[in-house]
Amino acid sequence: MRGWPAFGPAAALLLLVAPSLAAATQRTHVVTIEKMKFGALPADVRAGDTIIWDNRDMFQHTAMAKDGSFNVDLPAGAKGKTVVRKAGAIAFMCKYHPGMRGVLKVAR
Ligand SMILES: [Cu+2]
Repeated sequence: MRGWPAFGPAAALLLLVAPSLAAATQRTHVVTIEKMKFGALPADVRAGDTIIWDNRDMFQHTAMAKDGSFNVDLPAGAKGKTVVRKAGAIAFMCKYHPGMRGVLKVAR
């Protein structure tokens, strides 16, 4: 087909660039909630990433950011999802169980 040779260099360039684009895309992290505690928090969260909150308890929980940047209801045994929109140390807690709290560190 005429015109195909012109795509050669462009395709080669795309192959070089694609891996770095993939590394910059949003990622998903899982935080498990069990026995009335938030589990280990991911250390490599960046703005734009998604957090899946996996409530394995028989109680309802929430993950509520103090600054209001996220607030998700988590019925017993359910998962919920939030997207972290900004960088910083985001303190959060469960609105039903004030002892359940954590600080999510989000890089740019
Ligand atoms: Cu709770």
